[in-house]
Amino acid sequence: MITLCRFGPAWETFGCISQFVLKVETYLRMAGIEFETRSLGAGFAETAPKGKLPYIEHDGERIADSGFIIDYLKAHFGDPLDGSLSAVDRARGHTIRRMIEEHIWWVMARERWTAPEAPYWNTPGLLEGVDEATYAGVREDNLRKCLEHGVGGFTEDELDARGREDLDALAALLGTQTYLLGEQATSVDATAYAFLWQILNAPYASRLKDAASGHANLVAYVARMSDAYFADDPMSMAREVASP
Ligand SMILES: N[C@@H](CCC(=O)N[C@@H](CS)C(=O)NCC(=O)O)C(=O)O
Repeated sequence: MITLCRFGPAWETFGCISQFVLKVETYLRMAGIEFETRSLGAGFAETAPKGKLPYIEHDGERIADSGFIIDYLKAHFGDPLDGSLSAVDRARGHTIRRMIEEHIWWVMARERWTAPEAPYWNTPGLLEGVDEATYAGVREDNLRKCLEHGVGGFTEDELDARGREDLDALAALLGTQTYLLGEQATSVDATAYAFLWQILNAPYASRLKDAASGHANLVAYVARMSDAYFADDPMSMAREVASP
């Protein structure tokens, strides 16, 4: 059995606040691999091999980083989603994935840490055991990371423009197709779905959400993926197991 280690449920409808956790969960569901979830909350760094979530446990091993996790799952359970992709489609998927994970993620991070609603702090239970001073330190550290990346220095309009460019590109690439690479779902859809779902369901004012909501095909794509893969136990509450 695969155990997917996550932060845990939050914001009423989120199984986890992490886009990368939702990516792996989506992949597991798409590939039909049985899994359970374990919510680690704010203490995740004690066991996370790379200091971040997600990681999985399988056969006594811990594998961290969503990309390495999917490589591991493909090696152990086969590659039903990407196995027959052409080299060009593989490259297209890779490029889309990198744009989402290495750019849209930062736009989201900046929005989440600067949103007036302070969604991480003002959600009961999410940061259990974390005091206000510790939260302020973590926030400051994340704002510094945003500055080092570059998004931290953008004006709100510049941030909005950067996010819109990516979403416009995604919407154009999807077009009228069912999935990002055509009529078959592939692993890049796990990334795209995870990020778009979280953008569209953001429980804080978000210009990225406004931009995504303006693309009817992206909204329909997320709804289609939700129906196909998340109709059962959408927050994976029935799959949750306690820490050993
Ligand atoms: N490249 C990693 C990124 C994972 C990542 O950034 N996780 C974030 C949550 S979305 C995290 O654990 N942040 C906690 C921290 O940096 O302290 C992956 O693909 O899994």
